Amino acid sequence: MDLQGKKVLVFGSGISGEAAAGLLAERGAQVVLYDGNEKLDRAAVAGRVPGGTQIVLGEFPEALLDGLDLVVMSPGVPTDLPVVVRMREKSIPVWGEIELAYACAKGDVLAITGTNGKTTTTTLLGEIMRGAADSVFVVGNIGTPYTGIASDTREDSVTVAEVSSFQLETVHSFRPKVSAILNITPDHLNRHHTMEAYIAAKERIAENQTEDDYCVLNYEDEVLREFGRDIRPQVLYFSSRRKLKRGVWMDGDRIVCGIGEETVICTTGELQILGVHNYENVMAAVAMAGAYGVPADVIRRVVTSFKGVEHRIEFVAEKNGVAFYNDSKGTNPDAAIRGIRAMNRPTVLIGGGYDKDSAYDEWIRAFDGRVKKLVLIGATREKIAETARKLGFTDIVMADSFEEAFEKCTEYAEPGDAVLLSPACASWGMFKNYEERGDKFKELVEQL
Ligand code: UMA
Repeated sequence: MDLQGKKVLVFGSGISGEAAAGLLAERGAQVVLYDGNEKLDRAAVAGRVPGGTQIVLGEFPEALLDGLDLVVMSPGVPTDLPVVVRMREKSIPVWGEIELAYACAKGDVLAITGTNGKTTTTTLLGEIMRGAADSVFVVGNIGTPYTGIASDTREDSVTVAEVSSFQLETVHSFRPKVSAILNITPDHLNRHHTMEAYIAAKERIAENQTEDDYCVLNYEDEVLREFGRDIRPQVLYFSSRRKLKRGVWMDGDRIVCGIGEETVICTTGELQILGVHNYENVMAAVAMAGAYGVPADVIRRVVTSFKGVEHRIEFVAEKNGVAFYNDSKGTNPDAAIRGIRAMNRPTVLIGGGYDKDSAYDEWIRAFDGRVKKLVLIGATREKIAETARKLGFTDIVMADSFEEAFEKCTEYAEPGDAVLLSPACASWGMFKNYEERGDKFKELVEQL
């Protein structure tokens, strides 16, 4: 669509909406930026978008629908709002912010979706591509709106995009050269209402792909295994459990790429990120890069030096034979279970923090012999200690500050052990956010 002179409504003035407004204005459109939150600081919003953008806040004025050529949706805005339904009834095209960016951008797109692991896989693939191409962008749900860089892309650019189910609901021509769906488990059901609708949104990542394109899928996910049987793009499966005819799989501790000639990329011991879920993320990135033609030696070099996403089971350093891991993003018991399950050494664990009324039983059960000492901090420390004792885990020490907790860890950890910060609680009360907590941990490790 030629946007010159078109009247376009951007729905939602978060980072996506503001970037979309910028791109539209640059392409000559007349932009109306609408946000349902009447309490937004109008002047601050105006300062972040091009001059000439009309800003409308609060209740949606029906008259705004008159004469619109296009609506661009922010991902967080539900597509079944009555006003959006009325837009469709009036035959006004409703595009997602991703669709707008795709329509304006150049080069190839490598896109990743899935319930878990998207950010890690996107970050890793972005790094692999930086080792193989000159012009690489990493965008999308990861936190950098695609519309913000669309005009910087060139014919030879590679854009690695993390796309959420929210973003996929409003694509029309979006066609990644290589797509991936990592896994699908229940999430965001308040928005999609049913599991079927959630799955359908994720599967739209492949709807415009052709026989020239690739779709990477997790063979061990039954929904995805089925999905791969009947789609247009070439399917490459990855599996953590079995050897496949083609794709990427684990053979013991070896990650094998079987796209073309069979090549061992690395062993899991050579990786710096831990846990089967991370091996799956690595396999997905390997399959996507392999499908795109990146040489195995480039893939190998990047995956073995990749330290993971900051604050997520992030390997910090090994000091005096002790490996230090920062999983400050383990802000709830569920996330912290992934952290502790990823440990393959006896572990001294820092837990506790702000009280979100969570139950800690499942987390303590997941220790499963891995935790040699639990060092507790924060408002939840007594509650966690009580739960642990009830479940028969008694190797517990209390600390009054984060620094003291860290010091205790270094006392208890012996060569061959790991120290893990994966608190199962938010950081509030002791830190501004989990990032600050993770940074403090890393600073203390560096000082050793
Ligand atoms: N708004 C309305 N009406 C509504 C709902 C929202 O006007 O009915 C307005 C809000 O008042 C607010 C604006 O819309 O001002 C927010 O828009 P947004 O929620 O789309 O947020 P953005 O800041 O544009 O961020 C979005 C993604 N947010 C969501 O999907 C909820 C970010 O993903 C993404 O990083 C960013 O675009 C760049 O692409 C965040 C996320 O939580 C991290 N994603 C979910 C997840 O990962 O689980 C899907």
